[in-house]
Amino acid sequence: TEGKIITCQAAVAWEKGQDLSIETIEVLPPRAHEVRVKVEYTGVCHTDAYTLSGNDPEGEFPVIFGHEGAGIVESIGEGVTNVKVGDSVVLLYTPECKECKFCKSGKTNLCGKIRATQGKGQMPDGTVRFRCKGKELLHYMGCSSFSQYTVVADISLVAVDPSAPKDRTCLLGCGITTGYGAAVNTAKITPGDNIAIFGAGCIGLSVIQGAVTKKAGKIIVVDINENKKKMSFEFGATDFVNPATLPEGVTIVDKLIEMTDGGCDFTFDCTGNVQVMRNALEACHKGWGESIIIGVAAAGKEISTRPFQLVTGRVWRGCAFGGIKGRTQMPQLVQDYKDGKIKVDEFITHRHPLKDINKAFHDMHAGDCIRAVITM
Ligand code: NAD
Ligand code: AHE
Ligand code: ZN
Repeated sequence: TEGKIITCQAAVAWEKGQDLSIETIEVLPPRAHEVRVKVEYTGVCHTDAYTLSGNDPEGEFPVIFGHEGAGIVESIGEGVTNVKVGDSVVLLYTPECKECKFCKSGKTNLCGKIRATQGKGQMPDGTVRFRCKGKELLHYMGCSSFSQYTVVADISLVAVDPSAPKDRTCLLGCGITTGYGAAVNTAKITPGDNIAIFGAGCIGLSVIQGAVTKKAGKIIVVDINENKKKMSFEFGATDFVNPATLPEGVTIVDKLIEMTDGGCDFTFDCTGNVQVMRNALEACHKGWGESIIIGVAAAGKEISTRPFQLVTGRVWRGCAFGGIKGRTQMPQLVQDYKDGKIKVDEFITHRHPLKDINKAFHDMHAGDCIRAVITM
């Protein structure tokens, strides 16, 4: 099929706030340094819902969402050397070119090579590979995994062990890697550290997993949804606090400081709520506590705190994709999953065929869903 247009099904977001619509679309062949992938499974992340809602300043329509995808290379464009037809791959919304200033810095996993066009929903040459009903559709986060076939830049995917089940490895494309990496890679938790995690969705539960790996001391989960308690403990949390049930006059910050003899060594925002981000910072230990922002806040939202919080040694930082370099580190994460060192299956609470993808968005809002996996 190399060089030919493929006709397939995809979930199209025609406009903000509307259900996705299953359409027959055309997927153009990959150009130079591009790869066309047969997507087999995709997860649905809170960030897909966020951009669909219209709260993402970069969100434009019509578009094909999805950034937690796993599949098989269908064809490659000129000059592609890192993957070949038939390879099993995981899509990478944080690409890795290995040659830009960011990639070479050794200080970040962010890659600058295609960020500008990716943010506009375009391929690196400024055009798109999707058509439907005579209209061009935009790409999303360099992935667009809600289509049975997609085209991505060659730096936006990584070949992985083909024996690893793709209905699980897709979740390494965002949620699981993001939280795990934030704990292990960004925070660099050390044994005995007391930590608090705000928000026990896929991201927060993955932070627990990283904290357990690093032998943290107290692993305190803070969530307003009581249903998250059981799962938090199953993942290895030592405590669960529902801020809504605290006595009158006791704030979540007071409570965490009391539980940890002065404050947490690390806290993680996995909610995207800016007031929660402030609480997470202020629950850090004076002198050294670090708060890591993972949640994505809506357009126009800003964080604030008294600068005194930083003057007295607390640190505010953040990370994308857990600080993980996808092409370099993903194969090892897949191996760790195969070796039973990191949980993936336990995150999957719902499954749907592509035609029912809107159910995955409704599941997310219902509160009992960690990850829904879509069979393409
Ligand atoms: P999710 O909706 O599954 O989980 C969020 C959890 O936060 C829920 O359990 C909810 O009950 C809880 N929560 C909401 N408000 C709260 C509050 N005020 N106090 C305490 N808990 C509260 O979402 P998710 O898929 O786990 O994603 C979490 C956030 O991380 C989202 O904002 C998402 O966009 C972002 N995200 C960021 C990255 C990154 O690379 N930085 C990657 C993936 C997702
Ligand atoms: N477009 C949004 C920003 C969204 C955002 O922060 N995305 C995270 C990944 S969330 C994955 O579920 C990210 O990787 N950010 C780094 C980057 O370069 O986008 C906005 O607010 O403009
Ligand atoms: Zn995501």
